[in-house]
Amino acid sequence: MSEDHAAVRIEAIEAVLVDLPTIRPHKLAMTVMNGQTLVIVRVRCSDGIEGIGETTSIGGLAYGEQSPEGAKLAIDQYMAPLLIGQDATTVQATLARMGRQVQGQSHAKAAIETALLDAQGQRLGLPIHALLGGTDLSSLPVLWTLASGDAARDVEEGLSLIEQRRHKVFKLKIGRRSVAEDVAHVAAIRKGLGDAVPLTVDVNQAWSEAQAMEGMAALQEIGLMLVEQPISGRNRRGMARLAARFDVPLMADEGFNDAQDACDIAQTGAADILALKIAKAGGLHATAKAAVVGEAAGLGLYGGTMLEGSIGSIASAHVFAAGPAQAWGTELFGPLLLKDDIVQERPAYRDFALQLPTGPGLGLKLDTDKLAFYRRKA
Ligand code: MUC
Ligand code: MG
Repeated sequence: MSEDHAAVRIEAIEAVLVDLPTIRPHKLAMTVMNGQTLVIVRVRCSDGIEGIGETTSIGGLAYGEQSPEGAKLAIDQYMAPLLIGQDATTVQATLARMGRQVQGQSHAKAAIETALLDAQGQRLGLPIHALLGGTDLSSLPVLWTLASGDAARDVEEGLSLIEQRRHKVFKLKIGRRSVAEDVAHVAAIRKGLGDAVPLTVDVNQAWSEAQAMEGMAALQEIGLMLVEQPISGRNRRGMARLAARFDVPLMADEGFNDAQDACDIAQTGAADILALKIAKAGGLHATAKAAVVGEAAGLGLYGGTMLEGSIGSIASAHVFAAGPAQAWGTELFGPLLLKDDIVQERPAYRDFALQLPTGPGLGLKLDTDKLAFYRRKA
């Protein structure tokens, strides 16, 4: 049999927009989320196997330059025609060929790669992490974001989650109010939860450098594990000045996407920690590359989220488990922020950690009834 006959081909790619409600309003510096839009990607292969992938964004275009609707358009109009008929099993080579004709679109690329790896894992009977080098971890620690906007409600939520053994580290979203009000909000939560509970803050680029000088000085006094992206991600020199001035570790999120950024951040001293996200890097392989560069450069690693649903969060978990350790933990709590799901069995969280599914591929199955129910109607 010739090689061509043996190859498994990509036969069809479908990208579906899904709107899911959140369990409560999620307040960030730049927007309030009452729901989340996911792009669910289904890749059907000539051997009858279907792989699934997902991408999303935070508050439409509020966090970054890519929206779910834009990702679906890029897949339907440009990526799918380049991929159909290509070899589904040589995943990285197939994606690299497509990538030569598709600039950017890191969110859409992450969803497509996830679906191809899910299919390949099912084909070989291996979980995705095994395709990426394997892991001996069965779970990943996961923090929770307290972002109701109300300190008393946040404290109550935090204490209850500690009691349930679901989360014991918390991230606070600030940057909506004045620096003084934000600092008072963090201080109230610190007081309510107690000094032993590790807290981080994410400003989502809302501060000027002068505000960050004031805010970080005060936050450092309160005692935080880290401060995430206080100023514009594009202002690397400003980030380097903040990193040099304060002892509290500084994490790059919006200012860091991929391996090349990791190189540049290491060279300029623009952060101490990198927030890895598959949607920013453009896939699982690209995330692993960024992590390795960051690790080699002596930067800390953190497993970030684009607030993906179950598919995107579990895809992230596979690469985070297989890659260098995220000594700063992970925040793969996206599924818990959503009232409902489009997978048959939702990811399990217990003992302060996300449990890695054990089945082949992602280890998740689509619930097609729920998908039909939540898919955006034209
Ligand atoms: C971000 O900017 O890191 C992560 C947790 C959360 O609540 O929002 C995201 C986005
Ligand atoms: Mg962030």
